[in-house]
Amino acid sequence: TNAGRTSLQEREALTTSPLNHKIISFMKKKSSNLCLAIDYTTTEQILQMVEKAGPFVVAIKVHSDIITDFSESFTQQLVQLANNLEFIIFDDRKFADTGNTTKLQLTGPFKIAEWADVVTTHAVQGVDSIVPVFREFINNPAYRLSGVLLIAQLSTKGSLTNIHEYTKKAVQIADENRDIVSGFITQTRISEFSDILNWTPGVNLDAKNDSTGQQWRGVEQAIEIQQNDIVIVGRGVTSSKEPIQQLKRYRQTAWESLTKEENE
Ligand code: BMP
Repeated sequence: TNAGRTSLQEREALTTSPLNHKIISFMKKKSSNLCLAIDYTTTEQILQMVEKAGPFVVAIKVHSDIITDFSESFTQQLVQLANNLEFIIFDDRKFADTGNTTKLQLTGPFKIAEWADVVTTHAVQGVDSIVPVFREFINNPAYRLSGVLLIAQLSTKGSLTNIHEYTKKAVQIADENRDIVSGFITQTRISEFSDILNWTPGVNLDAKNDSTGQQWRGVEQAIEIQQNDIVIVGRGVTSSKEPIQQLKRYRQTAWESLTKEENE
């Protein structure tokens, strides 16, 4: 059950992150807590999917570094679609280096900070290599970047985030910097602060694993039992022959799970 879940209204009142305000307003307006992971490798395929999927999701997640014909025209079109269809642009870059290198990667050939609303970072490099760097970008209105998601737990089999106190330490970094860390990438709710949103990958309604370490579970497990907020779904939709039909199915299932208690 959803016992103890903080309602979206309460979250909205609690959060100091402008990004989370935007996300929560999209969630309520679109009745969706779904993020679509589009791991296609050409800009044409990606943009075609975004046009169709945009109205049903709160975020579109890409991996800028897998796109073979990445260009500034692509990001301009993506930003225009995000503004029109009201979704968050999420580049899943998973920064994990010194602060200086992260800075160079954010402004490098992909110019990530200019078009992404949110990016992921690992916690392994430590707080001083994460927080000051992202704060500088997020507080600068010249950049679109407005929040960061900290990887607290990975969905993969044998993930080292399960070792010792790793997740606990990651949570501490987030808890103390909630103006910029707007969420976690996690498998299960891990922070006592309910203004931090829990984004969870590893969701598939029809399969349990792939052949390269991914582990999937259903929406009920992810939302109702593990108390996450936003479902990240990839191949469950993008590898389907009827992706938009599947997208609507995930969206409805995930939203029902999230709002079950509020509606009872
Ligand atoms: P899929 O549902 O097709 O497995 O896609 C999941 C997406 O989420 C991928 O883009 C992957 O890079 C990302 N992801 C993940 O699967 N597990 C994690 O722990 C963190 C991720 O970012």
